Amino acid sequence: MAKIFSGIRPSGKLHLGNYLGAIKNWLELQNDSEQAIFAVVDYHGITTPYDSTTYKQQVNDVVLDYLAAGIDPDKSLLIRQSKVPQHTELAWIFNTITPIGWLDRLPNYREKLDQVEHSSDISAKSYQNNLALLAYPVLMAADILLYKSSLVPVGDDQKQHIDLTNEIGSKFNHLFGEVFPNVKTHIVQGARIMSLQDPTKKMSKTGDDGIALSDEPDVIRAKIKKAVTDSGKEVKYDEKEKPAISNLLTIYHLLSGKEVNAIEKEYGGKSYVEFKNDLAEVVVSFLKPFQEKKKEFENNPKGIMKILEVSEEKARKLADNTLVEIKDKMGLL
Ligand code: AQP
Repeated sequence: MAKIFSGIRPSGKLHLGNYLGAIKNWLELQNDSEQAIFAVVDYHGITTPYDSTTYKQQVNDVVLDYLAAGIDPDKSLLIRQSKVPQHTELAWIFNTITPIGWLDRLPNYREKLDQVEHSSDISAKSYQNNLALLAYPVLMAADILLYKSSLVPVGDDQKQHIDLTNEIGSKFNHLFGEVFPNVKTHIVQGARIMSLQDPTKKMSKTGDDGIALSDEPDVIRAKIKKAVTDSGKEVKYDEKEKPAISNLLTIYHLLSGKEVNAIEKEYGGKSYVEFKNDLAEVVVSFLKPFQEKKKEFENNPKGIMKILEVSEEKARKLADNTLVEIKDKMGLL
């Protein structure tokens, strides 16, 4: 059985991509792991423009999303990254063995840099060329290796960051002695849900009008109605020729459990409009129980705080064990 770690930036409302690419897999894995830790990675969230006056609320909202989606505090630790300071301590240690050339080639870094540079938000200017934007994957390596995690369920956009985690871990092992395991990604279908406005880009919390897990039914219906479609009339899965419809079919399939070819058959001879109307209802009914559960959790802030504090205390202990081992090997004890 593996030790699992994963996290999401509280940079906006969680969307269907975050659920299908990440959280859905966490739910399966938490039942069958030696250790499962799921974090709201709030130190990662401050590497791009954010609003400090609402940030705490945003972090809490992601915690509620995790719980409403089914993260079970009896099986998993649910933590806020900044409450376990060993994450940043290990990141500093990793900074000392990570060449800049490993970081500035990463496509996610280039993308984020571009987003910040072209953002209409004036505060974005102060994020240009910030060290943390470049060093983000080093902190991510620390998040994972701090708990000696060996399996990371993420969407496929994160694969290169996991490769880098392994490069950093092996370099440490080589320089100072064996501490870190090899990390594997757990990537499944749905690992890349695309934007409803532009199927060449992934659905995102920022700069994209994706379907939030907390969207009201009418908002969901309106977003799906507005979603771009491809030329032609046929509801058919073809990533190359019909990227928009293929993305909608993937969402339909993953949320309803129906196979893609069965859905194609069902909509044979029917219009995109009919398909989209039904998809909207599939999404609305899939999210209904999640949204009801979230309301229950919202009414229990004390209980939520207790869950976080118990988890974070346990995480700090696990993290300390690893740091003692690392510091001993590095001559820092
Ligand atoms: N569109 C997506 N399809 C499948 N999986 C996705 N993930 C994100 N978008 C999709 C997965 O969700 C997890 C959390 O990602 P993150 O918030 O830490 O960073 P991100 O990938 O940058 O997510 P966003 O939504 O695009 O946020 P912003 O806009 O803030 O950058 C990861 O496992 C990711 O793979």
